[in-house]
Amino acid sequence: MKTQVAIIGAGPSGLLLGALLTKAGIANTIIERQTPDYVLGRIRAGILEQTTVDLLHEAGVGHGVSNEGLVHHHIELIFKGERHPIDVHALTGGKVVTAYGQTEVTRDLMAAREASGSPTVYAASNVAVHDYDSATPRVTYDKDGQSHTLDCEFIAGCDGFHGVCRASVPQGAIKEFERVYPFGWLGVLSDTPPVSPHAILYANSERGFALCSMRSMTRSRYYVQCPMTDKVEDWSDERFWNELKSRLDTDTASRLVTGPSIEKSIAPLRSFVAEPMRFGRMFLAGDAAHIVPPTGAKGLNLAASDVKMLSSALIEFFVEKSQAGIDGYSERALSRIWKAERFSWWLTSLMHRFPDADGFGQKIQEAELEYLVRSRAASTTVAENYVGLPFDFAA
Ligand code: RFL
Ligand code: PHB
Repeated sequence: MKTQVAIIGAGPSGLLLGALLTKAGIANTIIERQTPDYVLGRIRAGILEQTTVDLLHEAGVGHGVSNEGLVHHHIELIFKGERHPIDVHALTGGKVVTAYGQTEVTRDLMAAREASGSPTVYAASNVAVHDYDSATPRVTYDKDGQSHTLDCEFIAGCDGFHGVCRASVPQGAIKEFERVYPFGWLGVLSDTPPVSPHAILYANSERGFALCSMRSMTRSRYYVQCPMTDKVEDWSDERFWNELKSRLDTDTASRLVTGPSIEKSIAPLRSFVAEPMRFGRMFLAGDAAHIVPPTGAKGLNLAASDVKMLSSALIEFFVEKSQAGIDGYSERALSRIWKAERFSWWLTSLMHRFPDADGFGQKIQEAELEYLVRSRAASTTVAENYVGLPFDFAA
């Protein structure tokens, strides 16, 4: 088998890259370890920057987000028992974010790919990448008891944090930067109306962080900070709702509609960046190269901005016969990534209870939160990062 670009991973990065390349007439095959149902069953991100929404339209899959996405003009911070809106729309000259789940983005991209006829191999095992330092890279994998080889011109490593592409790079050729946080997020999805349908709520409370988000007007997504030693089985629905209410202001807590959870999981919080993002004819994009803690809602959006840069670079290579895009990809992508890493790390530090925090640390958090909501300059830095820094902000 032969293709121009072999894409490893059918998460949002791989599917979106595939859609943009297919549209530009560049042959591509996606190789995915899991089944389609497994990929769609993962409940993850929910907030899209405008650049991500624009990219979905550019890829021809914008109908879902246009019809079902919920546009948000502001976010709210809760601390010391009170809600404080930050009007991101006004502070950024009219920019917004859209609530539309990663599950829905993936579903739309999968349907478009099937209609386009570009090949996707699901449930592939023993996926391995070879010879990406040469002009003739290869991907090998097993499927239904048979071994297969895919010859290609480029490999796109869109295979997430635990993928095979980054892991195949010799240690001396890659540098990794990491911070692991001493807590996780317990997330619950429920078919209940969101307590705050027009804004995501971020709460700093004595009992720890909490977040109120949504997937639609009838489906909510909530999170509470929890120790990483906790197990999902420790958390009955009742315990979760009580804990969430105890971290919100009394008005919001009294309006919260509870119901049975339809998904419940604990996610670790990590900051991670691998440099560079290009190794000969293999590129990394999305979670394969970097992880942010979800506090700033940047993970999926960063994956999309990598894909925008990588697809342009590959189109430039195949259509305009220019190397410039692929040569500049890693530096350009990393410049934007580090700014989102900074914002996610900072918001995580500001909003969570750290096990080793003392009274001083807590007072500093409160002082910073008060400053944030009272100073237009400080609110503006939150707003412009939350909606996503412009692409030309990067180097
Ligand atoms: P993904 O979505 O992890 O997709 C990678 C795909 O590659 C496949 N794969 C392989 N395929 C072939 N061979 C191999 N050897 C392979 N190894 C892996 C995997 O099965 C998978 O299908 O990465 P991608 O596409 O870069 O997309 C990135 C986003 O998924 C990610 O940034 C966000 O979901 C991060 N994230 C969140 N971001 C937010 O903005 N808000 C959130 O609330 C939020 N919650 C989360 C999250 C990430 C989580 N993970 C990764 C554990 C919650 C969780 C639990
Ligand atoms: C979500 O809806 O899952 C979500 C929203 C905002 C965040 C993180 C997660 O910052």
